[in-house]
Amino acid sequence: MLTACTETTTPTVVPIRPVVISTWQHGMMANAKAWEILSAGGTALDAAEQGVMVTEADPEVHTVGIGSYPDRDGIITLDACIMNSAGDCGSVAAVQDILHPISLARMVMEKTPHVMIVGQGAKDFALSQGMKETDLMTDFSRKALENWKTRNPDYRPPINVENHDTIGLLTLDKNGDLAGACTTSGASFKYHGRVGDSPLIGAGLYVDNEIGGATATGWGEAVIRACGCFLVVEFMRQGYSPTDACRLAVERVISKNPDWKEIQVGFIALNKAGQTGSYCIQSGFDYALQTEAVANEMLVPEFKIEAPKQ
Ligand code: SD4
Repeated sequence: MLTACTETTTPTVVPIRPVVISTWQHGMMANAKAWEILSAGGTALDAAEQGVMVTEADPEVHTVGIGSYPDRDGIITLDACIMNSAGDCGSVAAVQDILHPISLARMVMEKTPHVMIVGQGAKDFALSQGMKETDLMTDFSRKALENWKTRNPDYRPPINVENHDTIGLLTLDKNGDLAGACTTSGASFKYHGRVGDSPLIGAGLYVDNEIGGATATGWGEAVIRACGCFLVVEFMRQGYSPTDACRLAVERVISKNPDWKEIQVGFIALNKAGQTGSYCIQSGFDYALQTEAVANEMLVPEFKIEAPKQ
């Protein structure tokens, strides 16, 4: 009996692992911490959490954690979420006085039956878990508020200014598992209680361990309208590369937001094979990548339009 001989032409993709990718310049420091964990064989989840904790604790980063721009009432409120390779997720929004909202989001994921806890409830939960109350306002935060009040405040912060420090970080560990974390103080001088895309699973972050992960930065309202990061992952599921998936998601954001030329939205993505990519509306966005072959470098994605000079 003859046996059919089928020749496969599918190229074998050699997986790249581990990988860490994160948004903006401060991603370098977050990547360094995440890489330390990944290269020692740690989990994608631990690396994602501990990576962004570096940014949360850095008072020089003004839209994440301590030392952020406050809201228009002079209060810093933080949003964060985290996802692991099992598809579990945890999130906190509009939380005050907590230094590490990402760890609180992880506690929501691991210690409660819920996905999201907000406001005073999130703070109460943090304190019940032994987290300490921390004054997040610095001299910088106070001066920034005073300055903003004197300048005939426009509600929407200028593109790439005052609003561009959210950290979203994606990891692929040596076992091939994915995770992601996203943490921010959100839009500077926002209405008190405003929540952006960053703590919303599917908007500011999404991870599917079979496919890949994505995280977003920029004007959260626009990302929410397009369910941005879920969309990026779904495009990767359809076979698009991380860069093309990000580009298609940006096109969707553009189509849902008539004011798109006045906003910034950027996505970064990482697929199961360790391939990465990014795309944004306006020039000015960059991201940090580290793999065995790439030594924690800043990369500039393709963009739709050149940002206006500020
Ligand atoms: C928000 N997306 O709260 C966040 C802000 C941000 O880069 O990412 N800035 O809308």
